[in-house]
Amino acid sequence: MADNASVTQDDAPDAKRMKSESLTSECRTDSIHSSLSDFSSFELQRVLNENAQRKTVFIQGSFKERKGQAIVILEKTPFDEKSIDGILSANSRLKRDFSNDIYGNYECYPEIQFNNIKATIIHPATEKHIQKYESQPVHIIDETPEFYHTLTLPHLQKEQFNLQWVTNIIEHKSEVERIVFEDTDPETGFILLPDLKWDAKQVENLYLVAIVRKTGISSLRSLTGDHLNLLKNLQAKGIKAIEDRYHIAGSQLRVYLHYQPSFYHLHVHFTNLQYEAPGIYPEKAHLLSTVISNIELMSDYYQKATLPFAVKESDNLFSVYEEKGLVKRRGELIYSA
Ligand code: M7G
Repeated sequence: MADNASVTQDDAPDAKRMKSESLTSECRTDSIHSSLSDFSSFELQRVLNENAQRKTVFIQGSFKERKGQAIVILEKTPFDEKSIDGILSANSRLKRDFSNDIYGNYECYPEIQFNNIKATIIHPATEKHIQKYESQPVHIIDETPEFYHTLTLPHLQKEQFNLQWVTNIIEHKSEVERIVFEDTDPETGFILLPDLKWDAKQVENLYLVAIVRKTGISSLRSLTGDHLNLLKNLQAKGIKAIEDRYHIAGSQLRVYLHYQPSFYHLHVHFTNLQYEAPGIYPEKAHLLSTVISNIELMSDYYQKATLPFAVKESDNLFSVYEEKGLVKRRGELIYSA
């Protein structure tokens, strides 16, 4: 049974018939993003997570006189070669920490334009957003086709992130000026644009996302031989567009899909190979070239394969597998000497 289980477009979790956690907002007139210019109305609740290596902090809070939770993600961005001259100038103040022989440590205070922090704000944020960013023990679960059909898919049909932002991009209602490349073919077309995670200021951390036009292809699990033209088209034209715009060779790009993704509308990640982007590890990232090759070898490969995925203990999907005794919380393991 397990090996023959197949995923068709009919059982793919379709956004239209899914109960979604977020509010639907085609064009929010009440959006906080239409008026926000500083953090004076922000009330900090707690730090959800911080990552010294990525120089990122995830904060939960709220905005005064606004309903709902907010998440603020602050990230110190990489240096851009073009800004080095501006930093190493008379306008940057230096405060010496200490010196020892030929060695000295200073605090450097460059001018404001060289000092920005990338801030991503999600408002109103759902409990699912809070779970996504919260620091939590992570587990890897091996999802057989049978587990996909009996556990993962029913869970996704009850609960997943709203896809309104995807619809807005496809329908040219948001981020139109950010589009790097668009192929309008209804079967093989896609839109390539900078990812939410990238400020598009420097190519060192280049990160774009290609969103396919066709709806109903929810994830890697849904891909079959029928999608080869789409995947090859997206690979060739996406790489060419990035080479033309950002002058990074295709051989220096990491092009991959996530499993499980956060958003169940097919999309592909394009990142600079030299950048350790979040989610590039083998428990989550599947190189597009490998995906194409697997499907060429066996058109229903992704319906037959066991696909591992990483999941946080706070994720309701973890509880679904836990209830079946397929995974245990960290604290429940009993060690014997
Ligand atoms: P995923 O694998 O579903 O999620 O990828 P994850 O990588 O967050 O686990 C979805 C991708 O879409 C991520 O890289 C997001 O950063 C990106 N993304 C999400 N949103 C809400 C937006 C958005 O509004 N605009 C753009 N340009 N990218 C987004």
